[in-house]
Amino acid sequence: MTTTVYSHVPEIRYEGPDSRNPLAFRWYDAGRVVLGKTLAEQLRPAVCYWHTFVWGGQDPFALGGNLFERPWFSGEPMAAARLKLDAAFDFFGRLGLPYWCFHDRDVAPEGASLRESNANLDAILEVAARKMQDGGPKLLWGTANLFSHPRYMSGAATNPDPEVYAYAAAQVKHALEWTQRLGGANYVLWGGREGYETLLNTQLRRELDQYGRFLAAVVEHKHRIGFGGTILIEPKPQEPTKHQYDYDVATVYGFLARYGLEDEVRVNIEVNHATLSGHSFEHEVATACALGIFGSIDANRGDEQLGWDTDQFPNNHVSLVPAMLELIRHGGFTTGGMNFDAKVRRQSIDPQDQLEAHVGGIDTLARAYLAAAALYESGELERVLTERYAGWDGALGQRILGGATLDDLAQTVQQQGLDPRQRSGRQERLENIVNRHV
Ligand code: XLS
Ligand code: NI
Ligand code: NI
Repeated sequence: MTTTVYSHVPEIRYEGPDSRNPLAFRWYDAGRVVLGKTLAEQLRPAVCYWHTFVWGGQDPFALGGNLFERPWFSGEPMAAARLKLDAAFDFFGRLGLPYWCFHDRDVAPEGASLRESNANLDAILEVAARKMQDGGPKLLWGTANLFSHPRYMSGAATNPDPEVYAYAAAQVKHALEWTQRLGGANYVLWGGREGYETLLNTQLRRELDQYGRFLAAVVEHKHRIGFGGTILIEPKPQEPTKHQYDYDVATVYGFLARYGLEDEVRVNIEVNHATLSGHSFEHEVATACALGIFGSIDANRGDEQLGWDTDQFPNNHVSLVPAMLELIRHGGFTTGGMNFDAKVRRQSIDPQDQLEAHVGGIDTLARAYLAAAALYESGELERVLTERYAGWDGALGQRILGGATLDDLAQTVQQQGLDPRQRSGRQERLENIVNRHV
């Protein structure tokens, strides 16, 4: 292994809640068995390539180059991509999380033509495949970047120009085939540019049909090549476009149902996207579980005072307990996991800052999961729920769900003299129960 900017950091290990070592896990004890599986198997955490190895600390007010100094930010692009890959796998090894995720353009530079871009990607991912075999992490998901290049300015699948659609399709084909080759558990589509800036220049109905066809073509290709992973859409309400078509989980479900894809595609829910769409994160998880399209999670957080996708590392375990509880009630992940779609703040310029950020993030997820598991196992909330809905398991509830008509029910009320009385929802008692477990 070549020396990288991360090589001075020892392998990060679990030292328990009392440790003061900034490079040790306090809650993430990967092998600890909780609800029948290890924490690593329950959380399936992943490092994302883009924020950690590609972003250079720029913000919209910093014109020019990178704030962070990394050896792969300069030099011949393919040599730089190789340096970056070495550093990334060194980072993965020191952190020890089981998965990673990438966009095609994160790992290899765009070439002068599609053919050249594909060749660049092939060369770098051949090396990645070897590193994965030599004890590197597994691939949680791959994806294509259909939002950075100027050609995608007005959309990829939803572009008014079908040539752009075709280009995007070619890019997804290659990224999907590589995801399969690397044993990826999922393939993600985040439609950053699939939306509009103004309806004055947009035919919304047409764009939705284009997008529906694109997604169907991705699913067809998945089956043609025999990719066993899950296709995931990542909802987000806006940013970069003013309005994105994949606004939130419910909108995505409606879109999938309209194009007959609700059994083929699931969602990758990002914490900060959930809150930007005006929902809580747990609402989005619960909705996806209820509709049968829950897939995976992009773990991060926003800032209550800033209304954009700040992609900060999770650091408040209490806020994540309700969503973890929904995940547990659902039976956990199948192919999904928890990808740190998160970046350090731009003044955190040292390579080690990125490792410490991931340590805090994974500890936060682990602590939230442990609390939610204890809460679930105590049965206290689950008992309240069973009692609250008991009527629906009884004779009347079953008769209603079995198709009772309004006439039937009017008769029942009169014959049995029904006069139902309101009962307390006991919200504060339940909140106190949750607080006892966090
Ligand atoms: C951006 C998205 C992006 C996707 C992958 O807001 O979160 O990072 O996860 O394209
Ligand atoms: Ni994301
Ligand atoms: Ni995001």
